[in-house]
Amino acid sequence: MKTNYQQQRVIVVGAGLSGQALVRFFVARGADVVLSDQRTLEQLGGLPALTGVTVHYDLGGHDPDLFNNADLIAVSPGVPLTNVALQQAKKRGVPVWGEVEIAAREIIAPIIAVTGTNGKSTTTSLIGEVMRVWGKDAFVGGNLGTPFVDAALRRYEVAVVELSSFQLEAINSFHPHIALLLNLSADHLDRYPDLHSYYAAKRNIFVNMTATDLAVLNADDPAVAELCSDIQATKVWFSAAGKQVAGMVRHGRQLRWSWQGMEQDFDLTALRLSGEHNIENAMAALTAALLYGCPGTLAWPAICNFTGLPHRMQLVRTLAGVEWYNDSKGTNVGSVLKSLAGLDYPVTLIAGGKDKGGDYSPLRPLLEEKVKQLILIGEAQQKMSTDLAGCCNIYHVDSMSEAVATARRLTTSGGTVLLSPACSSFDMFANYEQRGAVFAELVQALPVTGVSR
Ligand code: UMA
Ligand code: ADP
Repeated sequence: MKTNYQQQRVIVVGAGLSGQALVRFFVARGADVVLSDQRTLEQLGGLPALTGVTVHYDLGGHDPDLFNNADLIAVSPGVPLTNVALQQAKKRGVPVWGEVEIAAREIIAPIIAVTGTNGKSTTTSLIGEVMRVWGKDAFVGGNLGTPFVDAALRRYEVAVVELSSFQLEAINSFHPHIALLLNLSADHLDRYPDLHSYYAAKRNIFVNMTATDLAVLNADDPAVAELCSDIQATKVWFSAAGKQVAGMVRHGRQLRWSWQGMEQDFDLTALRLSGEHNIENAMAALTAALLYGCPGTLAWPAICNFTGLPHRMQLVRTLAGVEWYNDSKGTNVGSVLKSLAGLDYPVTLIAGGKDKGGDYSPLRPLLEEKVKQLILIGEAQQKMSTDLAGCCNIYHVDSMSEAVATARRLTTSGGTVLLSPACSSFDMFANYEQRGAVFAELVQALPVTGVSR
């Protein structure tokens, strides 16, 4: 049943994409809405574009009086639940719900939800592609970019949603029909006290699922199996390493689907996405599509024809025998490892940005094998150079333009330049998209002259 927000005093916390979507949603439902952000009007660069919407503002901090007297507080994913104003209001009995919880209370379409440390956006987009080709009216969004609460604005046949650990923290009734957990590795340790707490937030995706729901799980990741050992949903596995599990198993260039007496083979050579990790993403997406009832003859070509999202191992340019890749979405150690694994020595790696509290030393073996020079940008430079000392030549620069110029000078024909930061972008850029766009623009602007071709 839909929640009645008529004349309720709702505080929306965070004036970013999610906050703006929440404001639109609550105002449409007749609530009295205050949009609160810790940033000042100046820091926000003006009021958000909420044309035709009546909303009050609480900027430059979170007013405890407002919070304590609200009927409901709706939080954006980037707002930690440890925030003092939130904690105090909660103690006084004010409900604090995340954006996903608010969306979940409204959406009646079946939900396919994707989480994991890496590969979420690609897998969500692949499932979205299947739905599009199949002719389903599907919402495709979440952490991917379009806030999930937008799915509540009208009826969809199915909702395919990417969920981050942040989004999974403040839920209580969210209940997907199919949930995917792709992999687990260290990330976001600036928000969580330890790895266990980060994994526990991910596990929330399964918390309301029952045996009639389906959990699509990576059989090759021991942390996934351990985290999911006692979930209620029926487990369907995928194994790119060829483990004999019920579900989707890779045998060389072939995928074999065996589930509840059904068997079907799929030819991997047709897949246009490159990289071993994308085989895992394709397997997970195909598993979800088949479980949802899509015929394999339709789902697999839809997956194979997808050419990838921007800022993920995107070839920007080949210049003087050097390939330049934009992997700005490589925002943690696990993703950089996957991106580097697909490249040959000598790589010039541009990395760094806002540190998320993790350890960079798991990069050492692959850096030693593949990387000739590491160019560091952003706040994390010192920590990275300490963790990675001696792996390869390390250079420190102050800007992306200096990083690109240095990479150009150091990389000779046959080499590869890779931007894969292992950090978030917020120290120097608005988001990873802007960081990737700036890099690509600088690379495109490099002159051809003076270089032997
Ligand atoms: N803010 C406060 N108080 C606080 C903390 C933050 O007011 O205590 C304010 C900030 O000043 C800022 C606003 O909150 O104005 C930002 O909110 P937000 O960080 O939730 O950003 P949104 O624009 O709403 O974007 C969010 C997701 N961002 C994060 O989770 C950090 C986007 O994921 C997502 O695409 C979008 O919702 C729509 O669903 C981005 C992301 O980086 C891509 N996600 C992380 C990741 O993928 O690693 C989890
Ligand atoms: P997410 O949405 O989880 O950040 P993306 O699909 O946007 O994941 O991919 C981001 C980066 O993560 C890619 O550029 C790649 O380096 C890495 N990656 C993608 N899929 C996987 C996977 N299945 N396992 C590990 N790393 C992956």
